[in-house]
Amino acid sequence: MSTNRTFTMIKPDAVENGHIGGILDKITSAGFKIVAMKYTQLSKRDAQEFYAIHKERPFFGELVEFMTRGPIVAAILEKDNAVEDFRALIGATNPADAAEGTIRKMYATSIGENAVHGSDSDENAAIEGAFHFSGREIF
Ligand code: RTP
Ligand code: MG
Repeated sequence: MSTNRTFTMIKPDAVENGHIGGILDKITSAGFKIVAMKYTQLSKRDAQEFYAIHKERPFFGELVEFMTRGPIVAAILEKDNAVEDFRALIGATNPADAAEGTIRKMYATSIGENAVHGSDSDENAAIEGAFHFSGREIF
């Protein structure tokens, strides 16, 4: 994956609350092009592997439970400076700290149930995109 891409998930809370359309509108209105997308559900093993970096953190069990409790939308997004610009669009991890107009400010309910994921580096964007999509599913 080239460095002008990032990876996102619309998390189970936002799907349950009916925000898929609103979040995709924010994403495309901000200039991101969707180059891969699927509606899917993570298994426990998927979530443990995806969030392995957090496995020693106290919230890990809760995070895996949350991320597997319902379907998600996974997508690869393309834009200049994609990783950094997408992190700015989603806002701080805790919606209480997120700037006005950010996706988490608008749609997240708590630090744990915070509506969206965004890759934190070009390297992780490539790893996370490849975790969810084969080459034939990326356009
Ligand atoms: P993400 O990876 O999902 O884009 O979120 P992030 O970079 O803003 O935050 P990160 O530190 O990577 O944490 C990953 C996810 O774990 C949950 N979390 N819960 N209960 C808590 O204190 C807590 N802290 C983090 C959130 O779902 C967070 O997005
Ligand atoms: Mg993170």
